[in-house]
Amino acid sequence: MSKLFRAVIMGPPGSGKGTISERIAQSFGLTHLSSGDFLRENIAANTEAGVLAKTYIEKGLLVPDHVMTRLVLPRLGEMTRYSWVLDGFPRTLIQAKALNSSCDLDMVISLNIPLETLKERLSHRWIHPASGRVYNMVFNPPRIQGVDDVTGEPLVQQDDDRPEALVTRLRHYKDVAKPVIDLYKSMGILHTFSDTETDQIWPYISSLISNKIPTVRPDPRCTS
Ligand code: G5P
Repeated sequence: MSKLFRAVIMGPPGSGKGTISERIAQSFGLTHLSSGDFLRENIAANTEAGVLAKTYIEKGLLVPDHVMTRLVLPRLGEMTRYSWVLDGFPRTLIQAKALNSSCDLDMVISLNIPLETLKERLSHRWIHPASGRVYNMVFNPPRIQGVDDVTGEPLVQQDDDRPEALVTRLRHYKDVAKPVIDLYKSMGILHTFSDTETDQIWPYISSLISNKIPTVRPDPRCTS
């Protein structure tokens, strides 16, 4: 039986965490887990955590650590037999320590993307709320303007991609990410990638993962 593989992707809003995680999931058969998706599921289902989280997300703020750890760690606990790539968690040192005490990570990928690039990207991002499918009107546009490719339903811009929430999110990221990055550096599992384009970064990430996990077991639940 091949060894399981666990990776975390860190990066500021719009850095391409979701896009790269999806490519990793498809190329290597890992399950893509996203803290943002967990939150959006809870918001859509009107759970207690979702109602609370919405008030923070709308303001461009991080959701409190105790809410996030209670939301994410049990989901990881259900994945003990699967390899995964976790996108968006941990964001803070408290979350990173909680994650360390619940599982062993093989790799942390940190995306270091210039601020102007991030602003430009997020102002063009639209999503299909029901599925979480993400489009970028320049990089990855839908076939028909403003409409989801699969369902034909309208696309919307998320509240936290609006300019006022965006600037706050970008500013917060730097402050809280630094101790997390330092921790993973000290553990010897941090790999940082810098560029303005996901397509430029992707071949390096792909070859790094190929070298670490030549034989990851495909995840039968990963259908895409
Ligand atoms: P999320 O959902 O984790 P963010 O804000 O961290 O959201 P986001 O915005 O989803 O991250 P991303 O995943 O890093 O960005 O990037 P992406 O979605 O792949 O790409 C962004 C856009 O750029 C897309 O439209 C994509 O098509 C395009 N793109 C990608 N690559 C390129 C390229 O090379 N060129 C171009 N032109 N475009 C490209 O979290 C949402 C909120 O939930 C809370 C926070 O409030 C957060 O703000 N939250 C947490 N709070 C506390 N702790 C946690 N652990 C939390 N996790 C989530």
